[in-house]
Amino acid sequence: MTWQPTACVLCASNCGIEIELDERRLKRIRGDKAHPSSRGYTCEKPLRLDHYQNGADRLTHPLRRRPDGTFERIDWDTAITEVAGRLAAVRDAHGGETIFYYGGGGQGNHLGASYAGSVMRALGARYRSNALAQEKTGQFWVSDRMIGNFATGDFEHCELALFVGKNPWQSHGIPRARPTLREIARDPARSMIVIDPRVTETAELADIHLRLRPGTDAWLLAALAAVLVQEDLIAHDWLAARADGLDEVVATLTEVPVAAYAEIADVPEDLVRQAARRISSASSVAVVEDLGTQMTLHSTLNSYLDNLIVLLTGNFGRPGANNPPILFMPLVQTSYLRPQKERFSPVAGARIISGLVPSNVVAEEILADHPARYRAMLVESSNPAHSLADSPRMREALQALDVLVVIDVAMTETARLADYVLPAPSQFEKWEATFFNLEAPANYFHLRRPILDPPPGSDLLPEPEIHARLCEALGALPDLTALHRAAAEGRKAFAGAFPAAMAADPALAAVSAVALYRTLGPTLPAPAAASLWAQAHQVALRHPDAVRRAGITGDDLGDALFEAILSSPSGTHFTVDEPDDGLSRIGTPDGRIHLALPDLLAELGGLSPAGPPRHPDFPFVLSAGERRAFTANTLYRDPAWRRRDASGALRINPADAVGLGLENGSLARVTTRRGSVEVEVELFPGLRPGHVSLPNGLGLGYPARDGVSALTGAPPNELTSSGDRDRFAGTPWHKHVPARVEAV
Ligand SMILES: Nc1nc2c(c(=O)[nH]1)N[C@H]1C(S)=C(S)[C@@H](COP(=O)(O)OP(=O)(O)OC[C@H]3O[C@@H](n4cnc5c(=O)[nH]c(N)nc54)[C@H](O)[C@@H]3O)O[C@H]1N2
Ligand SMILES: Nc1nc2c(c(=O)[nH]1)N[C@H]1C(S)=C(S)[C@@H](COP(=O)(O)OP(=O)(O)OC[C@H]3O[C@@H](n4cnc5c(=O)[nH]c(N)nc54)[C@H](O)[C@@H]3O)O[C@H]1N2
Ligand code: SF4
Ligand SMILES: [Mo]
Repeated sequence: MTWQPTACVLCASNCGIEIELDERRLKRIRGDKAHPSSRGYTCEKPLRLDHYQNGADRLTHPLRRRPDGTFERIDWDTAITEVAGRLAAVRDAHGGETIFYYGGGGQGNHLGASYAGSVMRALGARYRSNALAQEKTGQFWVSDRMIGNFATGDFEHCELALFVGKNPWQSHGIPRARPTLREIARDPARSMIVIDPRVTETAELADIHLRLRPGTDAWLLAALAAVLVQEDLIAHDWLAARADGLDEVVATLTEVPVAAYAEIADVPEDLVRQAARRISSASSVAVVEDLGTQMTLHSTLNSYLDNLIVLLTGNFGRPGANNPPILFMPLVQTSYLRPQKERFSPVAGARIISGLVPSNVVAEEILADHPARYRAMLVESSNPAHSLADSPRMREALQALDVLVVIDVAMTETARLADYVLPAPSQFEKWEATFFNLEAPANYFHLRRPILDPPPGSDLLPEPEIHARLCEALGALPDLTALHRAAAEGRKAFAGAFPAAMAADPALAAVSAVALYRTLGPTLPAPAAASLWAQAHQVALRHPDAVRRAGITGDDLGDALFEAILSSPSGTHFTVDEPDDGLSRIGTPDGRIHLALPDLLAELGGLSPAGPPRHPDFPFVLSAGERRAFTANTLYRDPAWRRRDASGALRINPADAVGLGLENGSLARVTTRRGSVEVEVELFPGLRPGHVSLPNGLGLGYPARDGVSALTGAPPNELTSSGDRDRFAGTPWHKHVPARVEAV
């Protein structure tokens, strides 16, 4: 048993890996062939996971801020009592809704956050957010209104793959990205279309690369959709059977001037027409859009247009196309699961989508002179002082809070501003899982086991235990004797007792996850898996046939599913769809697809005939946050993990560089309306003139050998403004920051 199965925690693909330990070092790492989705595949990044596990700024003890800004160690009883007391005081003085929760899991760890809802309800907190609210919420919003659900592409089986502002060669996000891309590229019967201003590794494999001018996605996607309508390339019969609103959509798209919009995007009109025809003729098309289009101008409209391209060609709810996955945990809130109510944030009045306040209004919600402003914040597994737009303002906001509590494994930019820092074991020292189960037709779940103990001499608590103790300190856990008794009798007895107990006592139902953890948890090999037990029953109840097709059988299907998860150290499939099952998961109230969204059709009709605005003082478009071979959000804080591109260079077209007197390795100053950074330069012929690009996740403080904290690379959000955001979903324009570049 020297190789121990777990998963990579660096991106949402969560590939299965096996690790060989040398004492506390992660000595050797390889792909886990038994993992249901990655099947032995990994990219090169997890080979360096020891830099995460044994980082020099890992937290070892609970910390409390002193008045002079330094931290002192405290014990857990003190930490829990004081944190609960401070949060309760804010609730009592200003109302629980002024307590804000941010985060809840990064790329690899969502299990702990399944218990955070109990703390929120115990406090009467109502508002929360996480990183999805700066990338995916626009897409969730339009998808929910169109199909009552959201959908992901089946790239393994598609004839045609369409990538919009997405570079899966580096960023992954589709299973086994590189072999999948290579297979599509090699097969003469299959094709790939890439919409990206940059010649990415993915674009190099594409049959058609629509190399648009940055920020012109709305015009280009409108032109593509318009060709489908104007050349009558749409799936009329398929649409007639299940979609409404076609006439309105056709009316608007008929008016789109294809040639003029192609020119705005600076893409040959012929190529646009060729792409639309290829999409229409393919037997199946899988589409994924990502940050390139979701973090640029008109991002919600872009998502709407992508959905229209999928739906107008009937590429929804069948193999090789886009399908609504069965989620193990509802990471995305959809009408299919529960009707979605319109909600807005209390201060900025920003639309709350999938339960999330837009990340870009968080600072405003805190700093406003408003009775409902957020006054306390619980941050779990996220680094908003670094990852949200406008870091200077974000720091100001975090410091303006009555109390800031951070749960993390490392001393982050956010933790440094906290009143209390609560340290958790690393993802290899505890039971963990993610809820990124976004696959169809076969979906899997992976509950990972701890492979080593927390560091000797450290005093850490896993997140479920932190949340349970906070609930207890808040006096929010009613008497659990009956549930303890049922749990002692076994899971069958517990399954009888638990729903009845919840129905009988709303106060108990409010903290149901923590109640499960405290009662069922101790009877399980993995106490942290208690919340999965309830969810396994839900999934089995809703999708019994899909669960059985995954090979899970038994009279008590929910318990059999839970058992399969507990006993599969490399993960297990939990659902398998039949070809048409995706269509049965349309979640609109009338069960039909809604093509026409009036507000977005109006936005489409109002697109400027001049294209995106230009800024004379800021002649460059900066994309602040490119995914590269050596970026992994802020999960690797130790700069030594980077074998190349050590300081995270600013990429610039060689002709632009010559004009500015810059060459490879020289130092440039990048200035935006918000701020200025100095950064090394890399000449990159694949960038368009006028487009420059900085990596994400750089500019982290890390204890250097002499003990001084050193910064490597440019923190991108010193340059971004929170006001630069989409008017529907509040998603930021990080890919489109007007900038000036000068030699230093
Ligand atoms: N290596 C690595 N992989 C990661 C991560 C990481 O940090 N490092 N992070 C993970 C996370 S959290 C996420 S959300 C994903 C994101 O994954 P991606 O969205 O694929 O990553 P990005 O490189 O940010 O952006 C994709 C592309 O958008 C292009 N782009 C820039 N401007 C425009 C534009 O105006 N229009 C269009 N159409 N494209 C444009 C860029 O050239 C870039 O190639 O990656 C995940 N995977
Ligand atoms: N300008 C610009 N800004 C961006 C982006 C961009 O492209 N450009 N990308 C955005 C995107 S798409 C994303 S997803 C966000 C990501 O930004 P964040 O949401 O802030 O998340 P991460 O950088 O992934 O950091 C996750 C945190 O979890 C901690 N952690 C790791 N393991 C554990 C654990 O087991 N328990 C706990 N409690 N903590 C743990 C890590 O130390 C780290 O502090 O950044 C966003 N910000
Ligand atoms: S694709 Fe993502 S999850 Fe898989 S090995 Fe690479 S970084 Fe890790
Ligand atoms: Mo992300």
